[in-house]
This record gives sequence, C-alpha cells and structure tokens, in this order.
Amino acid sequence: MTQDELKQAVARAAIDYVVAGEIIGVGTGSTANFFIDELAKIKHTIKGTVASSEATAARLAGHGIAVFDLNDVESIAVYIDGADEINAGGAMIKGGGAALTREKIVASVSKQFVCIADGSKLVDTLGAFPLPVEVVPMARAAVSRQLAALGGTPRLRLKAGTDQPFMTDNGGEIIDVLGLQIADPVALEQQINQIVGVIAVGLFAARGANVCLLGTADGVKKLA
Ligand code: ABF
Repeated sequence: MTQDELKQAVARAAIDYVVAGEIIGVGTGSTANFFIDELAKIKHTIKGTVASSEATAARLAGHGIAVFDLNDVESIAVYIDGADEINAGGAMIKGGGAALTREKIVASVSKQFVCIADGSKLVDTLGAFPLPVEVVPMARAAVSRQLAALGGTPRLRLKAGTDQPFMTDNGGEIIDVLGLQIADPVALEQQINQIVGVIAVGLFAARGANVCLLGTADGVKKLA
C-alpha cells in the first residue's frame, strides 16, 4: 500500500470516533485532509467543526461542513489530527504543516484526541523530525540562541522558493530545531514553553493523543 492509501485507511477508521450531534475538532495536513473528505460523507450527523488552520477551514467549508469559531463553542467531543512523529506513549511532534499553535489550542478544548498517521510516524524517541517552534517575529534570533543552548540546531522556516520567513495563520514565524533526541518530551515541552517569545512548541506531550490509529500494511493498528 502507498503512504496515501495508509493515510486514507486511518482516516476512514477515525470516523468511528466521530460523536453524533457534536462538534468535531479537525486537524491539519494530508492525513487530516483525507479525514475531512470522509467526514463529508456523514456531515449530516454532526453539529459542525472547529478547524485548526485556515486551510482546514477552507476544505471543510468546501464540503459544506459548518465551521465554528472556537470562541462560540463550549466543548468539543473529539479532536482528530495527524502528527509528524508519535511515540508509544502518545507524545507527538507536530507542526510540519505550520499549524501547531491552533492544533494545540483546539486539542486542549477537546475531550479526546485521536491521532491518525501512517505507520512511518511511529518512533521510539522523538526528534528525528525537526521540532517546530512558533515564535513572535521580533524574538526570532533571541529564541534561536536559547534553542541552540538546549542542544539543537535552529533553522528559520522560509516561504517556499524565497528567502523570506514563512508566516503562520497567527502572524508568527517558525523555527525548526534539528538534531534533538528527546528523552523526556514533557520536560522539554515545558522548558521551551518558558522561553520568552515562544508562541507554541510542536511537542504534544503534556497532553498527547488518547488514541492513535496507525495505518500499516497489515491494516489499521490502534496504539495501546
Ligand atoms: C498536522 O499533521 C501537523 O501537526 C503535522 O505536521 C501533520 C502531519 O502531516 P501529514 O498528515 O501530511 O503527514 O497535524
């Protein structure tokens, strides 16, 4: 099976976690896009959604699925999203799609977090994927120095094909930190959160996934 077929399989499996009559939080990325396309087939069964990025909001609206402002929502039954890496404990690196801050916000309001990913995302130790950190642009250099002091190699994410910094939906920039071997994801998440100028870090460890569905050649596996 191709990676896309594996992503499609877990997206289909995630439909089982959609709660009828409720609001669903929806992630960002190619796996989340497959989930949105599956959700469209049962859109009449849910109240609506909250999106984790402008791109996801547009895809949902394109299917005629209601997208609510988080400020108008009291609770979210379940959040369904991909990841760049996930370990056996459900801790994740996210943010390859530059949506980490809104993803973390929507996940924080959700009763359950279901991660959907192809099997290649499962790792023993997080960090081979460069850790995304969203920052206030004026603090880019100051935060980079502190990330380097933590043992990583900070690299400013550029807009494709340019030498200009990539700008997130929130007006932030992204520093990708290479070369980390994250033995204690919760501790590193808290440490980076404390750095002044950091908006969010793409470590989802203090609050990881409650359920992880992995697409493998032997079918969809549920990470215990
Ligand atoms: C999103 O899923 C991001 O946090 C993460 O970068 C992305 C993974 O992308 P894909 O599903 O395309 O592999 O939640």
